[in-house]
Amino acid sequence: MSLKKVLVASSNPKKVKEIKEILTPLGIEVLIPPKKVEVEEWANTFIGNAYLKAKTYYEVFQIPTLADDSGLIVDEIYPYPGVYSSRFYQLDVFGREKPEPSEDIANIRKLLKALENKKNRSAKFVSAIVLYLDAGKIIASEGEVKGFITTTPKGDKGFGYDPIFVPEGYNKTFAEMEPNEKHKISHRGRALKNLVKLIEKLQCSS
Ligand code: ITT
Repeated sequence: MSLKKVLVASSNPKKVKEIKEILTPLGIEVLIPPKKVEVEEWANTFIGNAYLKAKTYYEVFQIPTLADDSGLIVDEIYPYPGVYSSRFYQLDVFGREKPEPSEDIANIRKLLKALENKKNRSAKFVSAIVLYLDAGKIIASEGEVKGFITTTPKGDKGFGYDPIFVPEGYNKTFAEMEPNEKHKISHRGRALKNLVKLIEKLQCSS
């Protein structure tokens, strides 16, 4: 099996940018879908939703397709934001927020309110990756990074909850790190590097 190009099944440009930055140096070209495809992410696990995204895009474009389903797990309010991370602000639980000035900022505002006066601020980011090669032929990989939630946002790089997440062993948020510094230790960096190892193993055995 030889794999040089993958389509990325995502409509989040910041996530796509990260996947590109991680995979390009590893020799895999990332293709952007020419149009958005609606996917119903009904699974209650990251890997289940990654499978649904990869399969749906594969069925439209018929080329090897990679999807990332990811989110932030916060121990004090488990299972939130979890698999609901991208639309946490809209959920009734902990009170709805308006998506202003952006969805990311509304999610952060809501999480900081939910953790107000809470001592336990431990959290982890999880990324589940599914590479859909052909009907019934998939490779899956997961990565995580542990850390804690700050009390105020810091930094303007990255996306999502990056301004309030400090990884274990560091004293700055993901949003204060250069992209490559984040990718070295991030859930997505770890999951994608592991995926490439699995692809190489398959290439050796075929
Ligand atoms: P696609 O499904 O189209 O890929 P999405 O953003 O909706 O885009 P997910 O359903 O996987 O993707 O939700 C992931 C959410 O988790 C994302 O919107 C962020 O809020 C959060 N998240 C995931 N990875 C993150 C990271 O590296 N930094 C900050 N937040 C992250």
